[in-house]
Amino acid sequence: MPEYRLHCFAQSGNSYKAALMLELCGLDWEPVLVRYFDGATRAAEWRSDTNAMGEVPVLEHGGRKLTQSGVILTYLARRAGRFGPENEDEELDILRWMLFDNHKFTSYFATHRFMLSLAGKPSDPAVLSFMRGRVDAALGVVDTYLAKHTFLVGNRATIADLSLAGYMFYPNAETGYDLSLSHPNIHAWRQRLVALPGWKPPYDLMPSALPAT
Ligand SMILES: N[C@@H](CCC(=O)N[C@@H](CS)C(=O)NCC(=O)O)C(=O)O
Repeated sequence: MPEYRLHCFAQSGNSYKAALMLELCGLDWEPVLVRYFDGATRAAEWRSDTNAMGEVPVLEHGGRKLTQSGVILTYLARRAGRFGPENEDEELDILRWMLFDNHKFTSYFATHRFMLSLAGKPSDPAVLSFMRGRVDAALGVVDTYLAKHTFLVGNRATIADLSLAGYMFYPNAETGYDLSLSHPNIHAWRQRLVALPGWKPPYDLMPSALPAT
């Protein structure tokens, strides 16, 4: 059995953050499909045995079950000695970006995408429009920052970049954004991540939790 097992599904950008890190570090890992759209993460058994928070990703390693993508990225950076901080200032800066990501960047972008294309029913236009405003604000912060920075922390890719990039590689039809037109600095940063050896998009790294169309 592979050393690392990632409970995940391809539509989950939070899972993609961990899957991409495992892949870029060349670690011995396998994805374990979580049937999210069938309610797997809401089952009492999942919550008691796997993650009390009812979320993916969950990383199994050496008897541990780690949850929260930021924790998983931090753990893997320490284990692999890659994409982590080089000093305390960088450590705090990475934490700062990952908290911003979890609260605003990934959070609003993923929720907007879910409502737009994955919920399986039409969303209230007023709620969707509110969410899009929040997404635009968060994207704007990052696009402005990346106008003057190659990566989020230091001048190399770190787990801060992998965290914020979690939802940046899904098709425009899913996200409702063509970032190459709307946010050119995010797009250029995205291309720098694609150039990392071993980079793969989410649907190539994890199994889908939806039936093939
Ligand atoms: N902050 C968490 C967010 C994880 C999360 O929201 N995962 C979604 C899938 S992408 C989930 O499992 N949601 C289940 C639910 O909210 O019921 C992380 O970074 O791991």
